[in-house]
Amino acid sequence: MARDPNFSPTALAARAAYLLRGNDLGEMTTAAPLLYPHMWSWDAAFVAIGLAPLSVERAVVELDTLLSAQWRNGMIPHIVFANGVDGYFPGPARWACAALADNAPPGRHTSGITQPPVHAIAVQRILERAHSRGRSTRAVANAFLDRRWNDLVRWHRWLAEARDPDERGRITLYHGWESGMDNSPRWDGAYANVVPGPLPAYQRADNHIVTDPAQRPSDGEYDRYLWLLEEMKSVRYQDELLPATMSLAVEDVFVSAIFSVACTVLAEIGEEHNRPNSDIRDLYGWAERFRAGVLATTVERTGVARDYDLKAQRWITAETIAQFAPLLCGGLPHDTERALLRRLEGPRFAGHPDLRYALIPSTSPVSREFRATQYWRGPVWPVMTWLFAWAFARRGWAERSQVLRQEGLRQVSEGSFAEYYEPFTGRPLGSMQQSWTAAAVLDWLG
Ligand code: 9WN
Repeated sequence: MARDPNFSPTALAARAAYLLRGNDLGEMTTAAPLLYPHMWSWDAAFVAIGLAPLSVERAVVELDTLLSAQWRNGMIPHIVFANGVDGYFPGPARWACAALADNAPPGRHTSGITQPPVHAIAVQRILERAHSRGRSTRAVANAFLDRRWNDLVRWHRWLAEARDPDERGRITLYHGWESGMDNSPRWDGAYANVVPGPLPAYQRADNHIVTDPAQRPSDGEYDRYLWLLEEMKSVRYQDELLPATMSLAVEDVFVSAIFSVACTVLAEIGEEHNRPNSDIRDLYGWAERFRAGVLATTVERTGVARDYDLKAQRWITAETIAQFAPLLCGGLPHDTERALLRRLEGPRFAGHPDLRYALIPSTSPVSREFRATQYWRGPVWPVMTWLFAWAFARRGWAERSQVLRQEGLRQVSEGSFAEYYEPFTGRPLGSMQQSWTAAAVLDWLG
């Protein structure tokens, strides 16, 4: 059982700040001290959001470090490895990007895949925080934007072009890790078609840290994760060769919705800061294309969004948090949107009567695939609570946003800043001292 909430907001914020300080290697914050001792792409964006109320300057450093590892084609890689740090598998040697990929950045070891594009949201939060500070802090934030605007647009352009070449308005992923929701039941069908060939020997590191196998992906899943790496390596990570090479290819509706709203956010920033009209036009164009792409996946009556398995050519119907993608980017007809909100708040998700907190589980507790402790198959992830709370506030649903914030804070007030939580008991699971969980708290309380 979870302990009763025992930290006041002030104490909780202080602990969160202390945690981020502890995970800080100087220019990057590790995603977690033991399980993830490097920088992850979407974690870094959320970490920057949490750092901003403490120090805009340090938040900017976080994004600068991430962007310094951007690939030549514009991709932000999903991991930037800390120099000289071991302890995560697959590490730089297994990815072999420096040796194989012409697009890999000089001077930094990275992985060869990407992650959800939440970075524009972080940039906006940093600018907002800087706005209420003194002149020198505002200057730091503005200088960051000057320095990195082109890189941010290049990142979005790569997603729009390399990952949606046919302009369907949906981002294609070639690895479940790219979704950030690694073992979500969303990908079970697609992974069933990944048949691992002879794999170079390997040893997992994660299950030495989280030792309960019911909280992490299985060995069979890991074989498939690693086989996809070998497929990418066989074509030296070349964007144009992936479609014909990879045995997994899915259109991710959740990433597409994030991309749509992130394009709008970046366009708004651009307008406010007098960036080139052509960039702003492109960004609004992509926002619109991907919103339409997300809406085209929805079930008419319920508004539920679906991923698409490009290999098997079928819709993916798993009942997960990704079904709510249209609430992030907007665009559903009013009545359908209400229906989708009712679903989110009803017994299939956050309103399930046995939940400890009224929060959105990663997979519906009434679905066959639900596992209460297993990673993206059921637990509540505080960072997802943050994302929905942010999106709801942006959509003008202040009360809904407040409920998520309050329940999210209640959940983490036991103080371990876990990666994810058991939905019925509130037990902290996975990695403890997870940076993005602390970051969510700092933004909520900052
Ligand atoms: C693989 C770092 C990352 C998150 C992902 C989460 C998990 C990695 C892993 O940890 O994935 O990228 O080894 O399990 O699923 O969303 O970015 O926190």
